[in-house]
Amino acid sequence: MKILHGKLSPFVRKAMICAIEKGLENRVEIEPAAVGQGKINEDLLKLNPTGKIPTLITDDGDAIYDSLVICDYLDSVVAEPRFVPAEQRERTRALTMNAAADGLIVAGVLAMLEKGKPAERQWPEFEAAQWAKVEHCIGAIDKARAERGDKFDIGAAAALCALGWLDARAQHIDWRGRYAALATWADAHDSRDSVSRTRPPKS
Ligand SMILES: N[C@@H](CCC(=O)N[C@@H](CS)C(=O)NCC(=O)O)C(=O)O
Repeated sequence: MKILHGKLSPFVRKAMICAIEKGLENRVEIEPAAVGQGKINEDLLKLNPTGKIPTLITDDGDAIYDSLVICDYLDSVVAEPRFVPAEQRERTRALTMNAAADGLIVAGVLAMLEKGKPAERQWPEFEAAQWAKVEHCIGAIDKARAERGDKFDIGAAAALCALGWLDARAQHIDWRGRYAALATWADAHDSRDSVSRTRPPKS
């Protein structure tokens, strides 16, 4: 298998945490792929119409995309430990936590892009609405963390990737100051092999 990769991408990080947790890391070749807002990567677009990473090329040559789909696929390559829970109730909870984490990143990226525009083109209400979503997603992640305890699966991994993204890219949010139990939870996972080895480089 081969993964189209970027060291700064929290979605790639989630897929790599899954590969490491499942002992599949050595079977996944890493191929850096150039992506960025306003850039077109024609080679990537031929494999993934969304032009995003992570994209996984399976040993059969199929291209699969979206970090959730990749994690689900890796669960089919090696059954245990399951990363996307099989039991319906836990599965729904884990996937909802994953959705809140992914939603946090999407809203945060939109807010940062808006903020980065020249002043005359900025739409302050749009930016504020995105930060409001970020706030609600942090709250939802904290609630899921409290309800789900120590389970480590796609929900927890996605949450750690999203919070790591905030730490790296949006320090002004200061979620640690307002969600102490969530910060303790995140820090407790920091030394976990899959989490520490996928930490993004300081940019
Ligand atoms: N829903 C996708 C999101 C992936 C995504 O947004 N990746 C970003 C990098 S963090 C990307 O490739 N952006 C390039 C672009 O949008 O053109 C997933 O979970 O894999």
